[in-house]
Amino acid sequence: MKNIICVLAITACLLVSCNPKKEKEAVAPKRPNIVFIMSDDHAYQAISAYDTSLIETPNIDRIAKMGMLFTNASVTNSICAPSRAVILTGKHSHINGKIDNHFPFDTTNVTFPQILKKAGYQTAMFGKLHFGNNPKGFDQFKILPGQGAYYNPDFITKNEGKINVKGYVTDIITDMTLDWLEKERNPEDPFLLMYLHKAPHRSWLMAERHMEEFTNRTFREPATLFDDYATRPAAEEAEMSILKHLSWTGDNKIYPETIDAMNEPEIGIDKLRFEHSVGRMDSVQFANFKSSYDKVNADFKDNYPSLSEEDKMRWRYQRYMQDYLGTIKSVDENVGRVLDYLEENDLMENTIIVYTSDQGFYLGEHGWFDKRFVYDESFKTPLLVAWPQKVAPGTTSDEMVQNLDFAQTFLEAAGVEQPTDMQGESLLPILTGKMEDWNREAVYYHYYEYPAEHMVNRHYAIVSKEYKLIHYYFDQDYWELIDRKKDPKELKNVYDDPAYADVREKLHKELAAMREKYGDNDALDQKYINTFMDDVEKNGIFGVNKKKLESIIEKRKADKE
Ligand code: SGN
Ligand code: CA
Repeated sequence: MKNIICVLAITACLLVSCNPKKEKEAVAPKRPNIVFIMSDDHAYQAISAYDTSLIETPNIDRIAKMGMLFTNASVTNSICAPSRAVILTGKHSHINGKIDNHFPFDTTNVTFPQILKKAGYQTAMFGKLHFGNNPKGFDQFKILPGQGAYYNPDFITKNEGKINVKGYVTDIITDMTLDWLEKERNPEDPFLLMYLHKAPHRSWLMAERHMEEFTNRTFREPATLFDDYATRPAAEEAEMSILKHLSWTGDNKIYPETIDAMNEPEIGIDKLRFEHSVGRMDSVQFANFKSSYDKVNADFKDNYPSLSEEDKMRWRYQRYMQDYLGTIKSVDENVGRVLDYLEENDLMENTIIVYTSDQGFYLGEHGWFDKRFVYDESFKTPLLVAWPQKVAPGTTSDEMVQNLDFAQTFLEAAGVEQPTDMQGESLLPILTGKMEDWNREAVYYHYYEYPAEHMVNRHYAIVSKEYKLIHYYFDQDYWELIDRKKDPKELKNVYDDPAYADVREKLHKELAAMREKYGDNDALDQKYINTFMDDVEKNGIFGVNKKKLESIIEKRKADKE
């Protein structure tokens, strides 16, 4: 009897009081890890959990199967560095100051990783940041300088300075991520891991192993490939047409010597673009590239010049899709590697896994590539969130959530207080099915970078599930109203249609209230125009039609006088 009591006592002691770690867990549940996966320019049309018509992404889809797929997630400003600044600060661009890709991020902003680190999280970032400076609040980082390169990329690292790594960027960023998880992470504490791909950003250079498959594929065309932009003058002015604005060498991978040999004055050679991307390959990589792209070049030389205008557009669309989607194939494979690691190491259950993009992208809709507009394909962004312990598997939400909401979501999940000046909302009520705590009817959007590459006018908008009311204010000045239910392809501006007079009035009021709520206004818009234009007038700007720029500068001068 004595012996039995003794054994029981020892067992109880082992189970509870003699195991301080267990005791701690019994008191406070373990804080979740956060794996934030973001790619650059990944359109939701190119994720099979959303749309199976272009590509299969079985690994990214695993996140939706384990958790929640958001069908109405959007960004507040559809461009790279500003989106990242919104994500990190939980504040709109006009408040955090990173309104465009032009000026560096103001590092006096407080970011959620800094707060999590203070609260005891381990923090690491690998891949693309694009801030013009290094991230604060990270125990470890290895980031690409600026846009970074697809082949044999350089990295800026926290501990080793600048390094060069041989290989393909998507594989390398994943290797670094897995290395950190395996060798640097302290398994006792929760972690925040930001795993940020460069792909599928322009100029869409895929891994060698996918070139043969993707250069032989043909993809479906979008319904609006031949949009005429009637009723939308800002869309008409934009320079992001697949037919007119892609680069032959950099984007379409036509060799400078192919173009030389053709002697077609309309087909320009841009040797620098070719050198900057393909030119970084070593001889083996280049031989592999050529073995797939020689046939593309032969087809171009033999057939392209005699095609009709429409078929030229079609040809370039196929070329664009082959390369763009090819880069996504390796993103998907590599996301699979990270998910496998989490599974194999018992890290899945209490880890919040997010897959998103810094914004959406046009895959031929409106005849475009690139982003920037508040029209759906670039305003919306993919968002898949898994957290097996809390989020029911295979669920979908059509709530209007934004990249503005991530910071507060993560802070709440970590049990850390949310700074009162953050402007988003935690998504936990949606993720955990407590919809009585969620109440948002519409979101605010504001894009700034103009005049700049692709020439998308500055605009702000209110977006509800039914409508978009958009104000283009520099240098064009007019309003657009889109009826999202009746016109989901967003081809018709009904702002002046008398049938919409009531809707228009209501939305104007709501937009004014929203600008007030978020602290945005005409004076701020003007301030941002002035800082930008003063700099452009002094230092010039890349990728802008000189004549157009001069006319904007002249007009601005005249307006001032
Ligand atoms: C580069 C691209 C543009 C792209 C911007 C911003 N041109 O300048 O097409 O819009 O980046 O992209 S390229 O010929 O240099 O590739 S962002 O995702 O970083 O905002
Ligand atoms: Ca981007």
